[in-house]
Amino acid sequence: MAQMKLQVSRRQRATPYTSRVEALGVSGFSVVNHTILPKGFERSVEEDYWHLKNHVQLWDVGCQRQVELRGADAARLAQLMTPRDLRQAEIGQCLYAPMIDADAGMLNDPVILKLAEDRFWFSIADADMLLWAKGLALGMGLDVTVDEADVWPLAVQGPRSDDLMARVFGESVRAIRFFRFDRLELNGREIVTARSGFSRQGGFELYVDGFDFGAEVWDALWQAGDGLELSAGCPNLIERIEGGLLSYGNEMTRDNNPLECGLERYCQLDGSLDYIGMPALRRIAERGPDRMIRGLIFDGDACPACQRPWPLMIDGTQMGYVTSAIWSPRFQRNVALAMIEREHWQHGTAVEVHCEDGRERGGVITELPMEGP
Ligand code: THG
Repeated sequence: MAQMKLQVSRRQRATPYTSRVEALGVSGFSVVNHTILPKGFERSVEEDYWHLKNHVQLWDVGCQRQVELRGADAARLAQLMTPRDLRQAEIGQCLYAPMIDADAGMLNDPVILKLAEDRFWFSIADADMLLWAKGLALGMGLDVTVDEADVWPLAVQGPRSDDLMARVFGESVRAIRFFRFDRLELNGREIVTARSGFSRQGGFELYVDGFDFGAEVWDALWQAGDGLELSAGCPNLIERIEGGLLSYGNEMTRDNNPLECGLERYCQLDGSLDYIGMPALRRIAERGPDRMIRGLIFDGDACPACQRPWPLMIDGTQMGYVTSAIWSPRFQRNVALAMIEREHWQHGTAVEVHCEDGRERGGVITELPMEGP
């Protein structure tokens, strides 16, 4: 699996930035939402991690596709698809939100952008929400148009993000608040730009409207990078695990509910809000989740990539599984995200990790984001 070579056709869509990341030495791609996502560059994951924590990077996250809802029933459909309460949401707000089915199984965990009272973008993780939304709209006879927008997110991440963005768009970008968006302008075209992104190092996401505009936006940012040690980057597995950022399909699937994913704060559970899966989710909330996503720090030399769940053992019995893992150069230990049974999910619990290289390593359950070993 690790060395598998994927054959590419038109079904694995390129982004407007693909030619740029290729010119900058991208070393490989993953496929998310049928769209290619850079997974690394010439530097190692560790070097990329330190660079992201100290400087600024441009990420081709065009795979974060936008499912657009617009029309009289757009807000109704948006609310049906998530337990997050959207009633008080403001135009200009981004909302991280679980999407669930009638059994409260996780379908996705998008960032929702409220563009207008009757217009939303669901910036989705790797599952086909366009089909779910279209099916609901048709089946329920809703007055809403559901499309995949021709919008290609580009992320600017790292502590020098504000400095880079200010050079291109002016000082006002510094005033954009976390999980809010503004409309910036470049060469006469508008770009919805949020302070957000799939790292904990700060930064922005530019929702570039129009494939034809993408390379121009990338180049404007790239050319403004003098003296900032700007480089191309991508979501970093070490930083993501330490930061407790979940990845749909890795940490959770439809077999998980949002409570066990630690997303309770994004769930309205008082029964006053009508969304798909509400009764099922309330039943789960009443008895409490059976397991929970936690951090895990474990011993031994650098672990292999986690390509299937690794059993977490306590006294010879499986009590959970690792979903993502990697060596942390900061902690000088392996770090992981893991799903663990309720009786054992307290911080400090000792476990044994059965890695897919056949080795067993001792570890301890930790808080998220991780503070240290
Ligand atoms: N940005 C955008 N779309 C995305 C992602 C993204 N779609 C797919 C995937 N990433 C969705 N997953 C996440 C997970 C966590 C966060 C964002 C997207 C995140 N969470 C913050 C937190 O957990 O503290 C803030 C949540 C909040 O306050 O609402 O940033 O990265 N466009």
